[in-house]
Amino acid sequence: YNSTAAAAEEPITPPVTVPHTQLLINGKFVDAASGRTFQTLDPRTGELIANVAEGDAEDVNRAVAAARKAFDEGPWPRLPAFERQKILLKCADLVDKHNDEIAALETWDNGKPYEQAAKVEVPMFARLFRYYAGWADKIHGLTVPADGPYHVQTLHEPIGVAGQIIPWNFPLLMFAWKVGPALATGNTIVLKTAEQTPLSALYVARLFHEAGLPEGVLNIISGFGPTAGAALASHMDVDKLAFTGSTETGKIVLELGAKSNLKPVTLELGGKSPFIVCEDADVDQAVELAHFALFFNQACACFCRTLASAAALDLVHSCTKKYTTNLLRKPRRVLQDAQSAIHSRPALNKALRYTSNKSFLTLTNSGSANFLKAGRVDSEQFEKILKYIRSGVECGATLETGGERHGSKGYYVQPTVFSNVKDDMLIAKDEIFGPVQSILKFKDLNEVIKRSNATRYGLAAGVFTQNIDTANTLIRALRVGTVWVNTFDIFDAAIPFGGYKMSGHGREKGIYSLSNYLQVKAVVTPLKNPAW
Ligand code: TXE
Repeated sequence: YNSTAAAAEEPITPPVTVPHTQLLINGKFVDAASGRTFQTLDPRTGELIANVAEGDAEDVNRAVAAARKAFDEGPWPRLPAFERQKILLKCADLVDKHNDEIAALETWDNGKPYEQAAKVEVPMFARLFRYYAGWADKIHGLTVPADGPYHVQTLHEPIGVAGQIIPWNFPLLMFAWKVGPALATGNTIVLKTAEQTPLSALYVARLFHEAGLPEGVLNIISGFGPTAGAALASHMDVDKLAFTGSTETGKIVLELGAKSNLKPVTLELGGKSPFIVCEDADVDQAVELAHFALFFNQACACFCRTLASAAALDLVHSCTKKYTTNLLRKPRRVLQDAQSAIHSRPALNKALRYTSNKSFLTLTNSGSANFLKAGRVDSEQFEKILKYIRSGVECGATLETGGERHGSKGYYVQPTVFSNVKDDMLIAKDEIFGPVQSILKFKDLNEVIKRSNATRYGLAAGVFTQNIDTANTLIRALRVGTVWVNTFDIFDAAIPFGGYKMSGHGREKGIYSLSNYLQVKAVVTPLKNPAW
């Protein structure tokens, strides 16, 4: 491990300089009206990355006014659809061109592995914009065969000014899921980024202007939820709101939308997704996927409830234990290096030299899964996860592995697995936005259906079985927005995503996302000569 030691001791150099820290209003970067700024911190070290303009209600007013003008008077909603399509394609091309800078910025601000940002998330961002560009010139109404001598048609029109509020876990992808369909359908936008991760949105929005997006069409406000976010949700001139975040905040923004101008609101909220391993499942594959599904960077669909059939339970336990304890047993040096690699390309290359790709990725992914951004809110979240772990132990669940903070710096928690978990324990009921897996036993299909559905959430489910009848029964019975069968976390641009119950309203991605941003106008004209 000589070269390893050298790599670990090397200072970590910031990957890029921060190009934009101001608000983007009407095509220009400007300071907040109050002149205030807030700090965005490096989650790995807690050190300052940059001071960012702190938008509040007054800045939201300025941004909404710009978006209103761009919608009411500007070219964007009136452009031939083909022209909008060309601009969206150019946006995707510019994102591809700047892939590495964007990935580095995202990594630095969010704490996720560089590889994950550079090879998966930024390319997926470009892919999403190409997908939506493809829709831009295929949106049209219908001719309706009504009773009587009338010509009836529907026009599909943009809804107007869209307010969008996004979280910190996937800053770029949440931007693409919301901005993509809104632009393709001819709307204008005010987007509020999460206070933990303001940087990448400013960078790509600048690229979008280079691509030809007219001023005022896409405005970006950095700032906090109760000030900037609430001002956007309650604004009388915002015609539609889209939100991703916690269920609690989802309730607040829905109420603000209703109490102001009754704007329609789409919500993508929390989950407590069941991962069902039937007795005939390929347990090795199921456990590997369950491991990845949970210990991957915090995703709202994370599978923290593994329901294993009694017949498969022992195997699930032993495989799970093998995966997670392997992680913890790795030499500390390798883990440290993998963590350094999250932020620095030289360290990444060095780490790759002496760890197999797979163990490297597992290490960095597990690291980042627990990586909550330093700061007020996030040290709170870190403590919240540790509190859930303590409650699991106190309630009598068996701690199989993990259970503690990892290291003394940053906000890492060890990958943690509990067995002998009961449905009424908090760790089985609440969404834990951290690497805590609960393994529960079930007897038969009816029981697992009831227990899987006995939650206020309904975001996603994983089903592992080789039996097509079992699969078909579960697919239909589970009250969730997505069922992955013998796979997980497939997030294609064309696949709709959203929740049942308190996991949200509406769908993002795919054809279904377009209707969030469209009004349907019925047009009736009399036919003078009905015989023809
Ligand atoms: O979410 P918030 P947080 C869940 C997850 C996590 C918990 C808290 O369980 O532990 O939420 O995370 C803005 N009016 N998810 O605190 O507060 C805020 O500024 C208007 C699941 O980050 O919901 C940010 O931009 N806006 C989830 C956004 O809402 C407000 C992803 C999300 O913040 C606001 C993230 C207000 N009063 C967290 N208060 C998923 N579904 O993927 C806050 N905001």
